[in-house]
Amino acid sequence: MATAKKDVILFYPEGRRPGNFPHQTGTAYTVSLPLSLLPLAHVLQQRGYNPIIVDARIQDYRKVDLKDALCVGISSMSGVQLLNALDIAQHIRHERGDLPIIWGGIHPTLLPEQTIQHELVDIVVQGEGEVTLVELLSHLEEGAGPEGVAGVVYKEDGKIINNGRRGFMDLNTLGPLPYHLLPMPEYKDDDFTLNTSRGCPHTCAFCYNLAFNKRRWRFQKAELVLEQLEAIFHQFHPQAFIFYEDDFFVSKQRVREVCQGMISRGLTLPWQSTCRVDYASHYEPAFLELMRQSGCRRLTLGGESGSPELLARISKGTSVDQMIETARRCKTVDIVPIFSFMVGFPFETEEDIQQTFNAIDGILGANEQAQINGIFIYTPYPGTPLFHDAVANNLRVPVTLEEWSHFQFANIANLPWIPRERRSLLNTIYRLSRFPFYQQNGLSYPPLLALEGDAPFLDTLPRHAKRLAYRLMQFSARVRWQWKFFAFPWEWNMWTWYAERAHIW
Ligand code: B12
Ligand code: SF4
Repeated sequence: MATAKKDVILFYPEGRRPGNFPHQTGTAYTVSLPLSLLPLAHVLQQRGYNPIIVDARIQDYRKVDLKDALCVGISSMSGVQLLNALDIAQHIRHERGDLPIIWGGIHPTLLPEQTIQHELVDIVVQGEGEVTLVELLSHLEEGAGPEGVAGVVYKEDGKIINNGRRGFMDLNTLGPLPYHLLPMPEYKDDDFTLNTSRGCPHTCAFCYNLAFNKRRWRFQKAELVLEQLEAIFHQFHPQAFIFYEDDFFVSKQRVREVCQGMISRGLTLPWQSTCRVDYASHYEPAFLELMRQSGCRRLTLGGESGSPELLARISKGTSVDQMIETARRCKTVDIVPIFSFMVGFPFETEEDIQQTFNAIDGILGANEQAQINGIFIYTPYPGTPLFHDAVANNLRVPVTLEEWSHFQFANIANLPWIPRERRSLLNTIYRLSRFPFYQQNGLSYPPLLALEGDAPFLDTLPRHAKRLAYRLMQFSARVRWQWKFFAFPWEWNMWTWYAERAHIW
């Protein structure tokens, strides 16, 4: 237990490139809550520390008072968030060179030994941070080092010491989360995001889960979920709930209890979460009806590919029939299924891509309300089984945090195995698919309209000109998709040129 309240400052870095930050541009940019840091702050408070969360997407990290800090923590995914994480670490080092800088989150966990080598990283916390962080802090308070603390990686006399991963915590010990530590009115999103389970038992070879969560699904009991929903409902009056987690539906019984509880407690706001098609395609009408009654309006589903061979290669454990059946069943209860696909896998053939197109047409044929969130270009993330295939196929592997910070999501340049003639095709279908090409009112991606204040040149256009440009691109997307004609993609090349400069994906 801490004797005096010491500040522990936790930073959530911006995920966009410098120059596009809302507090610099005055953009009406909505960000979701920093869910990675809230549970850490919760346990720190319980142990008598004074956690301070700095969400650098909406707050200026340079203005934070470091005077009474015991240490700082920085969270990061792979990619551009690391660039901003490094900026924060540089600032801390400059202002208070004596403060230990602790890194945690997805990227440091997947590559702990590479991460610790950076001079701006003193300690890496691997995996779930709650228990490890409090134990580490009690060591630091006593003036001791991180020796013996399970879950950490650190440097000693130029050597890297990895204390190994720690077991997972009981999520039922968490909550209510300390939302008061955040500038809640600044989160302009009316949808309230929360996390009620962690991990996933499945084995998809492109996903961080195997390495990070080791197939272990942990969850909060329905009663605790409902208590949180109720508190959020009355305190923040949200318009909707989004369950941001790997696999919300692992326990159907838990979902049933949550849905029943939402109905009986009058918490029936619209809600959405991610689901798998092998689950949803087997849900009986009564269960789907219960979900709908409790507020479920959308399910996001990883279709990934329309090729059975490829689905097997990536260990997805699902089929195209299940995708179509899911679309069909969702239609009966008016839940919108939103599918995502990928192209660009190391072993993908033209035939596989064609099968993905067919699967999408099959889904949209079964349910005209179904949405395609995108046909994304596969991104090889570190620590995933498929990463080895990518390396074997000449992926240029970043070896420093700086290099990882330039590793972009859905970027054709990451995929050296794609033959030159196919690059344009994949890029075009990726860009095109992000414009809702069958629906008039796409749920996910009106980029020309939404990114006001973010994109050079387009900002200066009046809104009706942007709307017209958007409609033209949408028209092109529809026509090209209908004829599966992706040659001479001059308009999509122009859009790609622009989107890359405006950092739109
Ligand atoms: C919500 C979410 C988002 C939100 C943003 C995050 C937010 N507002 O909090 C949005 C929608 C913006 C988003 C965007 C993206 N995301 Co995202 N996202 C998620 C998701 C679904 C949940 C994250 C979360 O809150 N988890 C719950 C918390 C409790 O877990 P946690 O973050 O791991 O935190 C724990 C530990 O990591 C650790 N920890 C974390 N930080 C720190 C810091 C310190 C100091 C310490 C000690 C410990 C510690 O302790 C925490 C508590 O135990 C995850 C999948 C998942 N389930 O994690 C993907 C995930 C993180 N996203 C991913 C990706 C790829 C992206 C995108 C690139 C594209 C995309 N597919 O959406 C963009 C990138 C945006 C950017 N450049 O910043 C990947 C990351 C892969 C990687 N190698 O980094 C994930 C893992 C999805 C996946 N299955 O591949 N994402
Ligand atoms: S992609 Fe989804 S289902 Fe597959 S392992 Fe990751 S979280 Fe689980």
